[in-house]
Amino acid sequence: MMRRKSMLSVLLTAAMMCTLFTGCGQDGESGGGQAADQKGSQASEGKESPAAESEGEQDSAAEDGQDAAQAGEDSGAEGEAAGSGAGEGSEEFGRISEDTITLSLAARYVAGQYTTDFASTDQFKEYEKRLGIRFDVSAYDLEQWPSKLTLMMASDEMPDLIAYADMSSIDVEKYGKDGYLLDFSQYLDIMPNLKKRMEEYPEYEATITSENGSIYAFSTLTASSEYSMVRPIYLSKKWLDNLNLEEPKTLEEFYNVLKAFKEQDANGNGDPTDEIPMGRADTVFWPDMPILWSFGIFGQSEAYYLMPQDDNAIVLGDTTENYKAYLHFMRKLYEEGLMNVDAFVTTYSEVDAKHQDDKVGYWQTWSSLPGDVKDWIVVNGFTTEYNPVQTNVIYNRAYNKYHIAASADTEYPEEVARFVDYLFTYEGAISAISGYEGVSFDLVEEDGVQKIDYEPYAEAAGFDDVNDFYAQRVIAANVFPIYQVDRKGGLADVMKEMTWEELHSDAIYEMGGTSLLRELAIREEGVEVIYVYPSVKYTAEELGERSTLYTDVYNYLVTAKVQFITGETDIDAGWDAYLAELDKIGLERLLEIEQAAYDRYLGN
Ligand SMILES: [Ca+2]
Repeated sequence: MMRRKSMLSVLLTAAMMCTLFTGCGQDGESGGGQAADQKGSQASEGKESPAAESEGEQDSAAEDGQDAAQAGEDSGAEGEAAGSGAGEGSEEFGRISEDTITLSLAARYVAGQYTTDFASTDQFKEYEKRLGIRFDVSAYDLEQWPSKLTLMMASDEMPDLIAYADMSSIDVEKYGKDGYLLDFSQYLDIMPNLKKRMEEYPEYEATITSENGSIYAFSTLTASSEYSMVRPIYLSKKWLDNLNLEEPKTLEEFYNVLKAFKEQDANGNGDPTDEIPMGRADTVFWPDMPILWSFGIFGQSEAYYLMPQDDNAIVLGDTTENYKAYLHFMRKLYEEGLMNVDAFVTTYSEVDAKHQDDKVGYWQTWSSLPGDVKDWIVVNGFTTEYNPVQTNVIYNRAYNKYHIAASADTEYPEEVARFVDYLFTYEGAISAISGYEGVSFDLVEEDGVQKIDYEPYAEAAGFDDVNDFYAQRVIAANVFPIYQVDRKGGLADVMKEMTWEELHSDAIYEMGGTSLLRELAIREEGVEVIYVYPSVKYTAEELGERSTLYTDVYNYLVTAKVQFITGETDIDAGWDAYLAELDKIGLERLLEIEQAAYDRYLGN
């Protein structure tokens, strides 16, 4: 039976799991996603990661786009973008260069409402004024970026700095060891803020440090609340209320809820047949996750669940009896029409459109929730005999997508190192999400919360729309938010001090939106929070060998899962053949590699 590994399954107290509301978009993996619905967030990216490398390194362009668009909607105007004020200022930080120097910068951007003229933003102007750093920028959209990145390396024409670079740990190791990337570990003595963060968050040090001790690139560090990293899965409270049903806590209750959704007129439009109880789409596996966690498998990807046991031995969750029971449950939902019949072939947009139309009861969306926020709840895993605790699986504070790196050939290694260090100050962190107080915004207090007000500055700059002002003039979206913090006095900060009961106020619903729903879910009594599998590092040899093995195993796992759930393969009759096939394509060797990397990670 699977046992939770104590080190990874940290049970956080309610007080610790606060929130983030402040926009720090979490973008975990993609600068654009996580915080999609957070107010003021930068486009978050998300640690989403379906397919790609082990815990979620993927982050498709499409998803990025969605996230970005969403984030944009609530960006500046709502003013919850992290903002600053106090804190370690550049006065204490000091100028990086007495005479202003120019660094070349190549960055990825999400096409859409944000400006690509980074130099015209308050953020970049202030960097020049305060730090003495000017950037000569080349910006590439999501589609151009991967080939551009490869080309920069291949032609040995890397700029001083790259940002929002979306590199996997495998890219970083490869480019780093091939000598293209600056090794920041040589400059730690002039990076006191980074050092402080690594002491506070040892998992961050472990994540950015290569197995040879180098630091070639920086991933996003979330020092703000935990729960915001969770991708929220929504269940319609309105439908529950319409049918006089309680919020489900056990998996059996959840099943009964879906069944009632299907059989009755849950949305109340007079037609008892137009409800889709559970929505799912091809590769949009998120609605599966709370169900998976209910069986004690703690992943955040479509397949390939690495699970350290109490003795640190790695087991692949997808080969366990728990997983088999999970497949049976999913099969039952599919067979009984409790999820859409095209769950494995339709697109996110199709299902989301139905959700917007109040036809889907359980779904993960990036769009605004239909109806009122109070019509929805965010679910945790449900309890079963396999996992008697309601569990929610969250990302580590250290994400496994790497966004900032520098050229090994830069003329200004120390200045580059100091600039990166600035981003790990409070002021630097806020600058990348919200700009600077007194330059782009004022802080105003409302209901005990310090909110960001861009309005006077937008007006002065001739913008009618505050969102446009934020996107065009305040910040270069996603480029430098590598350290994400709760803004002091902001909503997330204030909510940390509130009890679960106090959170249920109209004012907080109004300000918190879907972020509040996550907070309420995760802070509920008895809910346990578990971190996803960490971003481990592989040696060059392991990398070479792992690449094909991983792809083969991953693809087979996904294919087999769909076949089991849709009934193309019988779960019990096909199970042994499934395990045998995994053996045949090299699972054992793959797990040896994972074990070695994990053991090194623990040793860090
Ligand atoms: Ca109906």
